[in-house]
Amino acid sequence: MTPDRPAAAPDVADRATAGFSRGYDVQPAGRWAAPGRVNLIGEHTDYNDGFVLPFALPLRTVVAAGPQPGERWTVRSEIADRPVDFGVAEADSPGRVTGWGGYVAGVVWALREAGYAVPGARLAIASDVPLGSGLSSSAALEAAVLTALADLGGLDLPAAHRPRLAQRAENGYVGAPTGIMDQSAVLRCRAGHALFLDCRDESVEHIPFDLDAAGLAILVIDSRAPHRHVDGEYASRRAACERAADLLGVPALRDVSVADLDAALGRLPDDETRRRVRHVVTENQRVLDTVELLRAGRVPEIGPLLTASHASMRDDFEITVPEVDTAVEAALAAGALGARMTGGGFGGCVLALVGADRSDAVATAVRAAYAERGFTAPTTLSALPAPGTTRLP
Ligand code: GAF
Repeated sequence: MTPDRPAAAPDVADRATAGFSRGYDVQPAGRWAAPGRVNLIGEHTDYNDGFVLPFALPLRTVVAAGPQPGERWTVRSEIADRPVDFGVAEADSPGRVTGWGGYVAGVVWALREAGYAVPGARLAIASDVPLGSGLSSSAALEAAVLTALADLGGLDLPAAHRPRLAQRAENGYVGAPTGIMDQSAVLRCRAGHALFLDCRDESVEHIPFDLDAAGLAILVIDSRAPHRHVDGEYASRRAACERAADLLGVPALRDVSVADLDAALGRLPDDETRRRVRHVVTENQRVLDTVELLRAGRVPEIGPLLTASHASMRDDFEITVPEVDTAVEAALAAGALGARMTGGGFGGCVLALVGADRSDAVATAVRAAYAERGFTAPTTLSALPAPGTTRLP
């Protein structure tokens, strides 16, 4: 993430092109760009068939691609010295290609499994989406590769099916049990809008989110917290939610409303499960309330909902860490209208809704609070809702 200035990635597409022509001695047939994302609100609701409200960031991953004879895929990345090269045998064995190349092989696997004839290809990747910061660098890579392969092969791949295929790559090939939010965000978001997604039927509404007109900004703060046990903790939260839905006799926690919550909690066996359920049920309602306020143009009023979401993640879902709690507290103390951790948790980023003229002061206050506690200095970025995945001219 670029420290303390608005995001700009003027050269990421050029880097992908240069990586391609240097690596393969020809020009690419095209370039495809997919953004990172932040989630405005609605955390750990996606795999509970609930609601989320992400928007795309101006930070992008670009894949330059061209054809390769046969069913063979060669991938170069600016973060790796050597290319990853695989054929059908590796693509058809989930987990066989590991590391960043696994996300590419996973997309080939998911497409082949769905019956598509995936064209052999050479690819070169460049990215401004920071890795491991919870801004969906993996979904951006999956989306850019999926779109590139679909275009190169002339595959008839309806836009609405693409998020599930990209998610399948991550769940089935890489082995991460994530929900549908990140792939939907990077593939379906529109500039100037947040994406209101119903994760049960995947219907979407593009909600205007004009921060400039409201005199506001979203400050994204990378907590720099080392990710500890993230995969195991994510899987255990998901399993707890699924167990609770079983105990309550509903298909998913989405089917418990705030009005039903007290009765539902009374039927659960232990305090931890009750708190997990309370987070999901109240978080779904907070997404709906946020959408109502945005539809009414009452943008500043979403602040308290963001802060309540953070408290729920901290106290009920227990997925925050001292660095993110510190960033949220310092941002609020410096005048942010609302602040919350965004993404899966245990580190990653915090977003703060601030008056446009308070952005620098809030960033400075967070840095000071970090220095006082001896944490690694955070980086910040001012985020405006950007477009989803596109083919570049
Ligand atoms: C991660 C996952 F990939 C998403 O599916 C979602 O569950 C999120 O954590 C939490 O809201 O980003």
